[in-house]
Amino acid sequence: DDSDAPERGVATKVRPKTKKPSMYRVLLMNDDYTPMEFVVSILIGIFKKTQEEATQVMLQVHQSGMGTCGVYTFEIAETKVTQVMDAAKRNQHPLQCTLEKV
Ligand code: NFA
Repeated sequence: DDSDAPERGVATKVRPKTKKPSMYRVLLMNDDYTPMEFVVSILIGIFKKTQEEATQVMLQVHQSGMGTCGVYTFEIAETKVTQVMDAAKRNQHPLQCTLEKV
């Protein structure tokens, strides 16, 4: 049969119409009560930082008032914010975490 014959007269050109996803910064806010070790544990457990990176970010937040935990697509950023807020609430710490479009 001709099932593997080349098709004729139906030439099409596909233009890859893709968009890069918007990126979102996840921010951690300083407060006077959340223990430094808790913040470091959050940065290691949720944001996959090393002990050294986590300590640097925590100190940046502590000294300047806020700091970036990472930049992610919306769904991932939102999930991480929820995970931080849940962990803070469970442990009765006032730690705040938000997201902003880059
Ligand atoms: N400022 C907090 C303290 O001195 C530590 C902290 C760092 C809290 C980063 C929140 C974010 N215990």
